[in-house]
Amino acid sequence: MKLSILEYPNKRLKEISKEINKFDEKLHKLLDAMYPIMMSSNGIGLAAIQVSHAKRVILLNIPDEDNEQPAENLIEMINPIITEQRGEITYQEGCLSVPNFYEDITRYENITINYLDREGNTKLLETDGLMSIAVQHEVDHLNGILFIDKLSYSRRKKFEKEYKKAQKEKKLTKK
Ligand code: Y12
Ligand code: CO
Repeated sequence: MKLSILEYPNKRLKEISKEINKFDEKLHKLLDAMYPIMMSSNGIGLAAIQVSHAKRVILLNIPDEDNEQPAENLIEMINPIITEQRGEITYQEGCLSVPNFYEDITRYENITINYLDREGNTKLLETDGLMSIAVQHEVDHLNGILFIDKLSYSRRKKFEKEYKKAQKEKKLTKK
């Protein structure tokens, strides 16, 4: 399966992803194809809609204390639901679908997530810090929300101007 990452302002990024109800080879092939594209793009999280599949599937591989991302730390979440949330944490976020832009975003510090693994087994995770931020960022993707949608009106306007300019320059250098 050949995948590529959609970039803002692609309208597909606004789609609401659909729940998974079959834990079959098709799902496994999607998961297996998402992992190398996330890792080769230096990502720590990826939602299926970012690779044009509107399914409630996310991958996470948070760097460890040595800043490494071994394959055994990969978490695949199917149909994730955040059931509890508290506290506040601000972190400078980035997204593979919004290249070269990073901004402080405030989210919940502690969350509990219910999800299914690739075989359809029920899982529960209580987490905080970077993992909590990443899960909230990726679950937002499943609902068609990008981190830039959380910017203030003036910051968003500034972003749109800068992003458009950068995209124009990118196009020119490709020619
Ligand atoms: C904290 C904040 C955000 C998330 C969501 C997942 N985000 C990512 O995985 C973003 C990765 C990313 C990687 C980039 O590539 C390099 O740094 C080489 C990147 O670079 C460019 O845009 C050129 C941007 C974003 C989880 C936790
Ligand atoms: Co993202």
